[in-house]
Amino acid sequence: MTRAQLETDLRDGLWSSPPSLPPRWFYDERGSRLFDQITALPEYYPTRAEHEILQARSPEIIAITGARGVDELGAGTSAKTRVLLDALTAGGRRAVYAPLDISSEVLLETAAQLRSEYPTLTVEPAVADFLHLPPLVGEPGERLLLFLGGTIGNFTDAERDDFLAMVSQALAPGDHFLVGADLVKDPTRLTAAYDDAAGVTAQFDLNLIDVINRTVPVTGLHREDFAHEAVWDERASHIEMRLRAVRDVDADFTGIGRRWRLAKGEYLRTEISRKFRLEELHAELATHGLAPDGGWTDEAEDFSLTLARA
Ligand code: AVJ
Repeated sequence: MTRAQLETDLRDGLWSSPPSLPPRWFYDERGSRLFDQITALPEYYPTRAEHEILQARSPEIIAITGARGVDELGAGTSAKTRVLLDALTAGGRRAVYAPLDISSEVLLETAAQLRSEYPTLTVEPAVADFLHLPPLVGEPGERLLLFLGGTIGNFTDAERDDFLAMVSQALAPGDHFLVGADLVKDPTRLTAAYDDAAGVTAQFDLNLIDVINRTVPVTGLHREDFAHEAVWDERASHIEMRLRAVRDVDADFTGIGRRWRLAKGEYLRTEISRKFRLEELHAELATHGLAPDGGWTDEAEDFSLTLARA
């Protein structure tokens, strides 16, 4: 992720109302480590819930899809994907797995590990963001595209629509798309999941200020000037993470020649995390020619996996 890309996002986001930045800038090395810590927090249920579903359903998912080529968007360390890779390669079956991520370091490490763990798996890592899919691995009709973890919730409605159009374009008839989505639930649990007692999510959110300072030339932007917040927006059906200014901020972005002011009490929106009702999500998928072909939740019905056929 380069200075020029961040400067574009800063230019597009900081002077809009409310000021906001896309969540991809969270995930430098420290941010990725903090996110891994988040997934183990008592309040953060999505990762455990999704793992529970994958544990129970992976053989079924592989059977329904007949997949031999699997692409995973935002694969990270592929931790949760291993259950699925077990089912994919069961009985010494040959298959291809392409983890896609924006962070090439993590990708290459993961790929090396997977190759030694799964001798019948061909691993083809590729650097890709959510807006550009490389050609998918496998033969048409035998391909499975994974988008796990609930990251589809980070898109605005318009972005999600564009994203699903791209997915639908990339898939041939008989290919499948498996998407993890977090579900609407008690707001108290939702806000706790994004503002944990140990303060790990606050560190994750504030790390964004460090990433900006390291990536672009700027003066007057200090992490001590911000406080993390998580707010549930019922109407939008999303959690918003915000960095609220605890004193006046006056930052000079010398690289783009602009000054950014945020008065004490105003905030920067750093992430939205949409929580779905399954009917809505299925309807959206259908709009893009992706017909739900299987759907599961964990026992507590906190999180969902939907398998859609192109
Ligand atoms: C990785 C996008 C699924 O939205 O729940 C976790 C990111 N942000 N805690 C989410 C996140 C704060 C996470 N996703």
